[in-house]
Amino acid sequence: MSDCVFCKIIAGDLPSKKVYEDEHILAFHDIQPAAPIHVLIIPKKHFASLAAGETEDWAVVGQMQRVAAQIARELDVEQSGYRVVTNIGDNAGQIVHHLHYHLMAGARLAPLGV
Ligand code: IU
Repeated sequence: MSDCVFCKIIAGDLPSKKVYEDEHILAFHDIQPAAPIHVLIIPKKHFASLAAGETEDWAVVGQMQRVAAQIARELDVEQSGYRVVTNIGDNAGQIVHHLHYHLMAGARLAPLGV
């Protein structure tokens, strides 16, 4: 999508600090980290969120979770722990409407659900 910032990063029209790339997936450091380690994992195909995924997208979504685990291992946070989360829509605070998983680590994160 021409007005999507993540599509511009995928196209190389905007810079990013890449940590992983394959045919379908890109991962890069968040520009405004909310934790000492904050990586975004995105599909190269544009769709807004998990709510907009189509049948053919679920295999890549599964691979994104494998990639998250791989990155956590490579960044040496597997033992200390990490969070993988995706925001869907306004109430979740989604700002960029191109599916992304946040991988956050490197500090004790605020508990969810309290
Ligand atoms: P959200 O789940 O849509 O709220 O998160 C979007 C994230 O994308 C947020 O953490 C931003 O800091 C991050 N981001 C970025 O890394 N690079 C950008 O150019 C833009 C947003 I715009």
